[in-house]
Amino acid sequence: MYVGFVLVLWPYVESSGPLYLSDEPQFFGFEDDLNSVSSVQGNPMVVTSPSASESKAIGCQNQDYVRWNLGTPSRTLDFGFKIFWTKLPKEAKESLIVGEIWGEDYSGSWQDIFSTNLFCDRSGYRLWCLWTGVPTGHDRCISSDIVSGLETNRWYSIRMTADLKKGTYRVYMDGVLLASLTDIVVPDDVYIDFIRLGGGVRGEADFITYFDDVFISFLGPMPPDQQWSVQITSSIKESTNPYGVVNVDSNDNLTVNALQISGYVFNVWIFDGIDYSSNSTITIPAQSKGTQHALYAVFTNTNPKLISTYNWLPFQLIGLIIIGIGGYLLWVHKKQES
Ligand SMILES: [Ca+2]
Repeated sequence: MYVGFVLVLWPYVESSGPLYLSDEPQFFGFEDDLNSVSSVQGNPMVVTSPSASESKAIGCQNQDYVRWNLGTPSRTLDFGFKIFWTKLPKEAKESLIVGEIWGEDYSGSWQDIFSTNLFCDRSGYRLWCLWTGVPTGHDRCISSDIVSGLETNRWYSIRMTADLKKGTYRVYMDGVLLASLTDIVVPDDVYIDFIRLGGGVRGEADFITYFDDVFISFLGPMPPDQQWSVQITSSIKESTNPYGVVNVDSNDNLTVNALQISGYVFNVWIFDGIDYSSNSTITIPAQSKGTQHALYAVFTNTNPKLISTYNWLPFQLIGLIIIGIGGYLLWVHKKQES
């Protein structure tokens, strides 16, 4: 009977295993609750308000976090998310980690590859810094004008890029490059193994931070000197012009077209994780040289099939059959006893 019960519930508690990166960004909006993450710590809450898009987001309080484990460790990562702070560090030694990219060495020890952290120093002065602990500690702080202008109770888009081959780490907010760590010599045997959001809070016990619209992919190849690059992908392959990685001279704009595809309608462009435009033709203004960007075209199927809604049905039926057989055997057994 117990086996039957577990099988009936199984489709509801299924959570994803490791994440396999590809050039196409994978999006996680928490609409399927926490099934898209590899593991959680504490009690991250799935909430309907605030949400950055669609119906749900997650909230992490204090040491709660969500984590995605990479099925194949990577030397590059393009990681974006929307963040909503309800409280920022404001007293000496309070801190709040914004996003973290970790490796694991051969002994299972965590390697702090790249994190970005908001904190107050001993005098209560708020800083927002990038940090790597590999091979030795390096940090770079974001300009104090930006830090002092941060607001609570609104959404920001954050993007963190890591290229361990070039030793380059960057943080963007709402499409603007905030700060970089460059020319870090990363040993060849260091790889990104997992990513975390939430957690890492020190201070009072009421830091609640919400996250939504997480995207994760490989980072495209570095552009040549004096150029910027954008990796153009789409929910339907080859449906934009141009498609793939495009390098652009540092002073030049780039115009991109979403094509008309039978059975689909163009929905929106997402640039570095931000909903950019619903016009099918857009022009991206010149970006800082040496920076790598991600542009994703979302198409919607005009004739959606509802198959996925019923994916759980076979498992449910197997569970019911096993319950039925178990009940029958129990009945036969009782009948023989009596
Ligand atoms: Ca969402």
